[in-house]
Amino acid sequence: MTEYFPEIKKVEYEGNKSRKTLSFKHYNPEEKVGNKSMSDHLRFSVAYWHSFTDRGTDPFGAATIQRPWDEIENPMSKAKERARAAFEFMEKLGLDYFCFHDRDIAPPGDSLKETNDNLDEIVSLFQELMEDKDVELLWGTANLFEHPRYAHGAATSPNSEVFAYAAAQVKKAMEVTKRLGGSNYVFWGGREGYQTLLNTDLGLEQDNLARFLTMAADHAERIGFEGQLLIEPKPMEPTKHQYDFDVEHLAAFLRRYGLERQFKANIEANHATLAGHDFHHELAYARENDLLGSVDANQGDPMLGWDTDQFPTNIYGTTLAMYEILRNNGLAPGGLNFDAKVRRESFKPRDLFAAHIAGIDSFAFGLKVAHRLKEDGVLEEFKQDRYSSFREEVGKKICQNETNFDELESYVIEHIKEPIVLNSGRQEELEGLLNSYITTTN
Ligand code: XUL
Ligand code: CO
Repeated sequence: MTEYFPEIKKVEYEGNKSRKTLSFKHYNPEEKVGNKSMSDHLRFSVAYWHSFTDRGTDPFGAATIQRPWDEIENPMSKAKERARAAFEFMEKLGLDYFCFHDRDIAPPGDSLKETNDNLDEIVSLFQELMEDKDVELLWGTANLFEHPRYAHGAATSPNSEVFAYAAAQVKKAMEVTKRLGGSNYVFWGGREGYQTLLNTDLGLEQDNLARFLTMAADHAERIGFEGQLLIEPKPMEPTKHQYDFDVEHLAAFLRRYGLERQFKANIEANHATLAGHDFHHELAYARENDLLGSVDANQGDPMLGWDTDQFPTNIYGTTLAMYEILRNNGLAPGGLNFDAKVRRESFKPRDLFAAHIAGIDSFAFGLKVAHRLKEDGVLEEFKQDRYSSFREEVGKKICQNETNFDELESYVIEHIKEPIVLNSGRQEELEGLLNSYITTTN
């Protein structure tokens, strides 16, 4: 059998004293953190599109990445070789999951029927490879943004035939996700948004998006798909204003259309920062609203205002992310999907391995720090104390919804002596404390 990455051996855990770049310093899959193994906590997934179909193009330049399968001319043969290489990659890294768009894995044909036949043939190969390499599907999705028919959007296109086509495409993508035992199905907004309100019926487009998602949820039920349905917020790019702007917009949208029980969020770090939030904010907001479903693990560059999809190497960020994930009792059936790509200058296969290793280790390290922080309870203890006035007297009545403005006015007149004594927020002390956890974890 062909070996696609012969220069790379199986990547092993060597501990944090090792200087061997292609080894794990922190990720030791079977090691227990609390009552779960690291691999059960982290549920790492590779993104098929970035790691196996992307070739390093950007608006200014051609492909810089040439993988062994790129030389094959016949599109179906190429898709099969790419799949075999992808599963060798996952096995060598010990990745448990992968994610894909329908069009990443199989080439389109001349009709929807032919396209679906191609997809089915490749999915059969995936079934064999998944079994052979012991890899599972974290989520599947449909690419509703690349083909020119989706120029004005898919579910929010002004053209009803495009809406219908998108529905047919999602129907099939959900069915193959089910066939592959996927744990989740993702809807990222693609081109669901607008470039200018001068030509856009905002109300109809939002209603149509909700109609589309309602039909998708109905279909999932009809075919017996038991995975989570996830919507991935993003504020802009490719459109000026995407409808699923951030988790807060998503929560409002779901409640407005009565979809809050059917959908959760797939939160991407770089989308959070594009929305002017940090990743920590989006995770915390989702957790508080019972919407934290899964994560697209990556990072942006603070100097660049677009979705650079870099591998997550900022351990401060991964620590805070893991803290929220632990507070959520984990992510399962979601996981941590590396929706990240190597820079176009990093075009060697070794770079693809090194990038994943750096991301995996950053999250494994973040998990260890976050676990200690949570076990010691230092932040939660501080918060308990900070809000303690809401557990007694007037605060208790406020929280139990047992008071009103009249009563609060009387309370102020009778009991409150000015100036009201406030406590310090102690932000810098807590930041120092967090740093001390990071610097003492190994
Ligand atoms: C786009 C993005 C997508 C989705 C899947 O910014 O993140 O890759 O994750 O369609
Ligand atoms: Co994503």
